[in-house]
Amino acid sequence: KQVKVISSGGSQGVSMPWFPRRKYDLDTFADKVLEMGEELDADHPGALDPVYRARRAEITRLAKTHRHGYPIPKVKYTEQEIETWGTVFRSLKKLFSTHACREHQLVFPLLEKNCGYSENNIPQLEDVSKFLKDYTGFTLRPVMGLLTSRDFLNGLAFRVFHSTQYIRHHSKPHYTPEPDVCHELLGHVPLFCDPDFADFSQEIGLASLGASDNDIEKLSTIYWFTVEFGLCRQGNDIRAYGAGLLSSFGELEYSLTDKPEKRPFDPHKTSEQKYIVTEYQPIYFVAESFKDAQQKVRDFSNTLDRPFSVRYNPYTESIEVLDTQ
Ligand code: NLE
Ligand code: FE2
Repeated sequence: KQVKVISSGGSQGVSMPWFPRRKYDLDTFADKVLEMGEELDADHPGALDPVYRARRAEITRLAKTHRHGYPIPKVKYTEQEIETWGTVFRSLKKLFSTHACREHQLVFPLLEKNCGYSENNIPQLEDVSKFLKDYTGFTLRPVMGLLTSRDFLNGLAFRVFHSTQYIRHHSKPHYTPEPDVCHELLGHVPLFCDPDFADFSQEIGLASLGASDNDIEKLSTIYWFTVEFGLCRQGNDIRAYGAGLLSSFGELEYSLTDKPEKRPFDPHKTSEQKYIVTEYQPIYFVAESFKDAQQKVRDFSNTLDRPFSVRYNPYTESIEVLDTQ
């Protein structure tokens, strides 16, 4: 197949949906959040707590004004916030040795040593982002709350992971339906330290650039059942690598029991699976390895209807669009 670079940086020529071409284009997502950003959903445990709401607003303001190239502002967490983190940290740490995948276990002590991971301290996104950058080139960007699936996945194409900086409500430490700093730091970050996992995640991101709405739906379903709720085979065992599991004491334990159904990861089937976001998952998908999952997602992306393909240029931190017609 002949491959020709048809544009890099600009948007001249072929017509395609807008997508970020340069890392700093992600700045345009800073104030585009879905529900639970500034306004909390009525059934959120913190919705009726005015002190919690005010505190969230204070922290999310930092994300709103953050721009590419600047350090992520540090948050001085309150005693109550550190206590909530401590409860989550202690209970999860006990489960990691039997429930977390090998990659997570390998890097966790390094995060404790280098990034201030401990039960008495909530690590700062800036410190963690620097550490990640050295490891796999991934970086964190603070975000006010949920982005659209398109925007969120587009970020992964640049090895940028949008992270919340506020913490869950203290009344429900073991499960929350939305991301929070426990979820990002204990669930996602350790996995982004793994090169194969980093490549796998970027692969989903690249496939999402300029994709149709229908394909975005499929890719975000794949993201959901892998990066968020994935299980993987490890020798004779099954372990968790999905961040939504690794940050929830309740669901991590449940996921490896025989209550939920477990199916092999296959992007064609996985991408069609419906899911709920507010309760433990009834079905999980099991990957053979991150390399295998990446290859499968790459093959799957080639079947999506996009008249061009893309490549990330790490030197210029920009996307090159390739004509594959
Ligand atoms: N349920 C997860 C937790 O309690 O940490 C968060 C999931 C975010 C998608
Ligand atoms: Fe997440």
